[in-house]
Amino acid sequence: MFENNVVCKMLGIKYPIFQGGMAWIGTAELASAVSNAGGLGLIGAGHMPPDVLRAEIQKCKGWTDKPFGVNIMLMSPFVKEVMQVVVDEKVPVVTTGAGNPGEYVPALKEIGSKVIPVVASVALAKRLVRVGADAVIAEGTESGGHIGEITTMALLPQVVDAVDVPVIGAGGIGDSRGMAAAFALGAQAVQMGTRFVLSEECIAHENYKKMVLKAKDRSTVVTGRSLGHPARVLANKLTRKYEEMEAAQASAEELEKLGVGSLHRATHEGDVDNGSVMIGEISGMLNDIKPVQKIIDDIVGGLPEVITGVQNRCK
Ligand code: TUI
Repeated sequence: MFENNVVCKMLGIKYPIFQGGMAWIGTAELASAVSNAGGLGLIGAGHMPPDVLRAEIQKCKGWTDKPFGVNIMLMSPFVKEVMQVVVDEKVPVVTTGAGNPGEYVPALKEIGSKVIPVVASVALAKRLVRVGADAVIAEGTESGGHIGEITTMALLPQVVDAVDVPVIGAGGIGDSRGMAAAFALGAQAVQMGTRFVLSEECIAHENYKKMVLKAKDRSTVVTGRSLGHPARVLANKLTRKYEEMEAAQASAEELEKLGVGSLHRATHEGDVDNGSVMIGEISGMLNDIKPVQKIIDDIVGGLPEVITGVQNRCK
């Protein structure tokens, strides 16, 4: 399977499955496990200082001889420095999120990295392909963390129609059905974050994983719309406080303050009441923690049955 898949050929990977970047929990442990299992693991740089990212990249190089990537969060205060680190370390694949990476594309291409930005609109996809993006990840609003406004179902085929590079579908994909659906919409690969949070190799605190396991279809909410950077998280004490303050017309500064350090509080300290439990809408469907290799093997192994089911229902 996937011998002719253009994304597999472009990146030298076995399966067209990317792991979402994920600040704080997209560590070398998870990234190397996904790459070793045949997918594309990604270190989520998030707000990492450059020296911490360099150490993570070196760990990942030690733990896998397969291609892996770094996801750079463009709202990071260290964005210029971390870009320099991925250039110095010659990281083979760079994905970006939460902004327009246009100015960095030439330097990354110069060292031979594949540049694959996350986009949440057709306009940005077209602009980035014009400046040299090798592929784009069309990420729907079903995703966890920082999100755009359009669903995967609507965004993905519109991006596929608009650009002449491979498109990776993301947002709301967590099993073989989701992967087949993304391929039906024209994707050449998929990216999953939430599914890999519920893996044995993900270092997220057990309280975080337990809360994700308990999530139902309507358990997530979106905060931060009024600040211009919406993020999908599980509803908890923090989001209720946030909503109260928003209703009381708190200043942007006060709202921002509530978010500072909140992701680390949930992922590492295990405070899932007062921390940000970023996760996608697909969490309602997931009810097990598995090794990364099994997650990937189950999804790939389940594809033929899904595809046959589709064919049968179209007869
Ligand atoms: O980046 C993500 N998801 C993330 S980043 C993150 S870390 C964070 N921590 C605190 C506050 C905010 C973020 C958590 N989750 N996904 C990729 C993504 N990019 N989703 C949506 C976008 C996006 C949105 C608008 C990309 C570009 C864009 O347009 C920018 C422009 O200039 O047109």
